[in-house]
Amino acid sequence: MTAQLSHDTIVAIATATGRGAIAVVRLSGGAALTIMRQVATPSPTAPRRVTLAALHAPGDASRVIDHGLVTRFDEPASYTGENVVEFAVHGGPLVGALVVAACVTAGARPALPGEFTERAVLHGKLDLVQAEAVADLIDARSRAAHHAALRQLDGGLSRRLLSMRDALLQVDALLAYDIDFPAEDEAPPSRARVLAACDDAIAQVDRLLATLPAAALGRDGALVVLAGPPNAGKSALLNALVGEARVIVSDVPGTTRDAVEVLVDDTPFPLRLVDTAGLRASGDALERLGIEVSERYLGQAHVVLACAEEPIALMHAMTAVTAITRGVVIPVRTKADLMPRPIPNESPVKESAVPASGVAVSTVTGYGLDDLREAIRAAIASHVTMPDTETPLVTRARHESALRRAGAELREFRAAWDAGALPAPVAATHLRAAVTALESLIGAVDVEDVLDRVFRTFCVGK
Ligand SMILES: Nc1nc2c(ncn2[C@@H]2O[C@H](COP(=O)(O)OP(=O)(O)OP(=O)(O)O)[C@@H](O)[C@H]2O)c(=O)[nH]1
Ligand SMILES: [Mg+2]
Repeated sequence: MTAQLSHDTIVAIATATGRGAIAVVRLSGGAALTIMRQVATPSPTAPRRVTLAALHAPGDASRVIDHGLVTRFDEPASYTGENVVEFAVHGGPLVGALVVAACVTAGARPALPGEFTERAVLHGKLDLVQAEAVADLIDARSRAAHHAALRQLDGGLSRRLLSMRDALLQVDALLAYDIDFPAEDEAPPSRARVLAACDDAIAQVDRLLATLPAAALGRDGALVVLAGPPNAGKSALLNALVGEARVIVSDVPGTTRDAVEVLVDDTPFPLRLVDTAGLRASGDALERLGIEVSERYLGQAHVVLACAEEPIALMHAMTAVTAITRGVVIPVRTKADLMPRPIPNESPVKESAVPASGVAVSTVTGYGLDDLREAIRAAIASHVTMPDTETPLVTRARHESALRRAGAELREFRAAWDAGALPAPVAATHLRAAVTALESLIGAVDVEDVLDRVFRTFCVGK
C-alpha cells in the first residue's frame, strides 16, 4: 500500500497554545497562495520576504483579525515541498485560532498532527528517520537528547543506513551473477567476498544496536537514587546536587515520605535524582509505603548513593541497598563539616568506578560535592558503552526492531550461504528481506501504516 499524498491545503497553529508574544499559523498546499490573498492585505508578491499585513475575514479587508507578518515559501523550496504561507500574529488563545478559521473558510482544512512533516517526507524533503528527529528535537529535555536529535536530523543515521543498504544491494548483484551463470565455476561471486560484505553489514547493524543503552540514557536520564537511614542528610544532598531547594530538609527523622524525582541536565547524560524515604523498619503504614516506593526505585537505579553520617550506619546502608539494587552503589559519608577532620576524598578510579572509602560530603560547606558528581559520572560510564562519535545513536523502538530484523535476516543468509545449504536464489531472499527492513526505516518503502504510526504522535502544526 502506498501512502496517499493528500492534495488538500492544510492549516494549523504551529506554536504552543496559551499566552505568548507570537503565534505562528502555517498553511501548506496547492491553494495556499490563493487563500493567503483572501485573508492578508497586502499579501506578499515574492517568496521569502516578510510583509506586514492586515489579516482579515476572507475577501473582506474591513473585518480585521490582527496585523501580522506574512511570509510565503513557494514550492518546492519550503518545509513541506508545497506552497507554504506563515502568518506570525499576536499570541494568546484567540488570534491564531481566528486566522486558522479564516483560512478554513477560504478553503483550507485543519491539519492532522504531524501532517506538515509527513508531507515533507512524501515530497522527499526529509526521510522518516529525520522526521522522527524533528519530533525528538521538540521533545528534547536534555542537552544529550538535543544533541542526538540534531545529529539525526542532519542525516547521520540515514546516511549510515543508506550506505548499508547499498552494500547489501551490491552483494545481491553478486548473487544475481551467480544465479545467472551457475556453471562458471571459476568465477563464483567469490564466496569470500560475499561473506566479508555480509559480516561487515552484520557488524554495522550490531554497532548501531549497541548504541541503544547510551541513547536511552541520553533521552530518559540515568536514575540516581539517594538512600540511607532517616536524617542522614539525603534531602539536603539532593538539593545541593540540584543547586536549589527542591525537597524538604528537617531535623525530624522521617521527613521524606514519598520518592521525589528531579531531572538535572548533566553531561554526557541527564540525571534523574530521586530522594527517598529513610530506610528503616517501621510500624507506620504510610512510612512503610514510602519505603516500598524507595525499594522500587532502588530496583531500577543505575547508581545508588548510600548516605549515612557514621561509618557503621554507612556499612548497614550499603548492605541494605546492595541487596535490593543492581546499580553501582556509592558510599557517601554525609555532614563532613561535623567530622573532626574530613577524610580527603580519593579521585574515583575508573576501573572500579567507586572510591572504596566512599565520598565525604558536606552540604553546609560544599565539601566533596564535585568529587561526588565525578563519582556519579564514572559509575554511569561503567554501566554503558559510550558509542564513538562517528556512530549515530539509535533512538527509537521502531529503529531497533527494524535493525534486529535486518540483523536476523543477514545471519540467516550468512549461515545458508556459508554452508551452501540453500540455492543462491533462496539465500538471496534473506538478503532482500534485510534490505527491505533497512528501507522501511528510512521510509524508502512508504508503507502507510508506518507513516501513520510515526506522524500521529507529532504535535499539530509540525
Ligand atoms: N551540619 C550538617 N548538617 C546537615 C548536612 N546535611 C543535612 N544536614 C542536616 O541534617 C538534618 C536531616 O537532613 P535531611 O536532608 O532532611 O535528612 P534526610 O536523610 O532527608 O532525612 P529523612 O527525610 O527523614 O529520611 C537536617 O537538620 C539538615 O539540616 C550537612 O552536610 N552538614
Ligand atoms: Mg529527606
